[in-house]
Amino acid sequence: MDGFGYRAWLQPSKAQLGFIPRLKGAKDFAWEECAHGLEALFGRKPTNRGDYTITLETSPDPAPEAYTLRGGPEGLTVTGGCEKGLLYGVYGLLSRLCLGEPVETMNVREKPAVRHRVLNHWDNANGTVERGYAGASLFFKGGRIGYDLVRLKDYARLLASVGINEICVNNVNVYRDSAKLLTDEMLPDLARVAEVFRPFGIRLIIAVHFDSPVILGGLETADPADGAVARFWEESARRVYEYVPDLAGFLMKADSEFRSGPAALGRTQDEGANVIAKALAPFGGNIYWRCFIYNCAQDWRDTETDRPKAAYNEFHPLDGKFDDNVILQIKHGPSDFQVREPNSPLLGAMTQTHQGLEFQITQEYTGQQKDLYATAVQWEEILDTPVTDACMTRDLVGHEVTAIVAVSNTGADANWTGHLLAQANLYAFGRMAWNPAQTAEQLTRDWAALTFGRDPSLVETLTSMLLESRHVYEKYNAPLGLGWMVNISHHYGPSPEGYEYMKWGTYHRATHTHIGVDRTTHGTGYTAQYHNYVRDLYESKKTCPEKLLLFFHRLPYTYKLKNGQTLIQYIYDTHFEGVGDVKRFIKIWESLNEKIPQDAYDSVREKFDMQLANAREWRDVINNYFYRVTGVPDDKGRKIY
Ligand code: GCV
Repeated sequence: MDGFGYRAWLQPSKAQLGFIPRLKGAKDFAWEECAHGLEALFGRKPTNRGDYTITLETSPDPAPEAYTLRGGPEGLTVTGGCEKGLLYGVYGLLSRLCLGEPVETMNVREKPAVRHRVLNHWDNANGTVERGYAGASLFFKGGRIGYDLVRLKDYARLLASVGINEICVNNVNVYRDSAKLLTDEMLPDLARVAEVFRPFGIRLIIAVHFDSPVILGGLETADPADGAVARFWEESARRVYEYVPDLAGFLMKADSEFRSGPAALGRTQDEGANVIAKALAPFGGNIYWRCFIYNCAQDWRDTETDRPKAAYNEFHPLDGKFDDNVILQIKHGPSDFQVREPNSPLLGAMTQTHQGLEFQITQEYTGQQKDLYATAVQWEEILDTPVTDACMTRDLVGHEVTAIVAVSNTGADANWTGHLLAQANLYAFGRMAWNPAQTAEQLTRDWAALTFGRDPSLVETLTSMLLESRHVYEKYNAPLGLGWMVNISHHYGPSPEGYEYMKWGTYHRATHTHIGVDRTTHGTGYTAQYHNYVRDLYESKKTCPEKLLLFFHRLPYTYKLKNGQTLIQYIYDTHFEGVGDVKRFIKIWESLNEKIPQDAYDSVREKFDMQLANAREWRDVINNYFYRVTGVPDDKGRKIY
């Protein structure tokens, strides 16, 4: 494939290997990947005449995906807890070599923090990708499974190299065509996709339609309490596992955004999930059941209903009622992947239920792969958020949180992610899901070095720009956790009242004096869904993190922030600053011109032009809106249209 971006972080290394490799071990897939990697990354085909021996072996380990790398003067041994662990060990070794770690002193043990490290593709059977900003689907074409085999294999390698071990191939919004993934019509093709991913240790998931028993089974109802419905799911599971014996399971979006589900039939979410869980259990499959449930037909005049409360209200009372192979998939925030929102109060609130923490790599609300936005910075903040006085969100990982999931940002674009630098987000997701203790800074640094080479000033410059990018984007977006001031439907660019009079439960309720929703116990009561410690933190304006002030509180524009600035002036200042920061990013990128391959340089330079136009639009629309609403002038006298 052409173009620098195609190889992503598996670029040929600019560093020399420093030895001639000899490879020992069973000639299995890990061996092939090691040989392939040594040649592709360093131009060194292993040979029997080599002067440094890399031994590949497996040795049973309680954590089968774990691996060790033990180097010495004569050779290095990669030991995997099983074949999959060995493969991870090979990728671990190759990336360390690219990062310049001396092989003789390598002494590493790695094991993943969670069992399920999952990508969700929102790909439709017609080949489009919902919220996709990197071209067409990698899996579907014209209503059927359709792919480029070479590309798919390269994609599998990219994902496996950062530890991703499950992928859902189709959109959670399942339409009639992709519902057929449960049938003989599509399963033979799905089986072939599974064959591509299997050697890389990646199992497939399919998103299923709640009404499948009706749509595909010809039944009159999808009621989970109906015996015929249970039989339908059993038969479907049996059929699917005949074709794909190692399927990781099903994914379900039910009772959400006009999709059918158990609630619509007077049943509870556990009844809906368990009937499918029971069908999958004999085959070792899981059902990922999404918690993204809220009233999407709200009257904007209704101030009692508060969308962020919905998921907790629906699921928290059901803790302990889900079968063991149900994983509740919880979006990290209670709204919907906004640039700033608190963590979902469901996270850590259900001690008897497996939970999956859902992130979004695709930049739906965060710049759509036109604007630079390092998602890892946001994830780090999310993981560092307290659940109680003694527990952070990251402490849940590996306990209640048994899956880390993200909506993919990939597609058929030559560089996979549209914006070349958005590759950093896919890379960081895999590595962070493997080990949530790794910092955004380290991951970004590694990604920059693996992608562009180890020139220290290049790596430093790129890393600091990426780490700053989330905050820059936030500056010109909706202020202080307000969210939603975005153009409706496509979600790019500003529209301060775009969602204000809609049915989606997304209101800021600005008047000429105040803005925001009071979500404290004196208001909608949302804060009461948190553990007392966290509730108290958010309840008071004094202790609420300032970045979330307008998520939790209704405030006058004259409200003074900790630095003495008024709320309105903060809005003006940050929006002017955001545009200035993007201009600075452009200068920084231009300073790297000589060090970046031309096609890569040009493609990112183009994206920056789009980002600058977007930042200006946000600045002028948002500042103008607030000026018109409040009549308060900017105290620095800058131009507000
Ligand atoms: C797949 C948001 C997005 C939808 C998405 C939904 C979800 O509402 O805008 O495109 O649908 O989240 O996560 O299910």
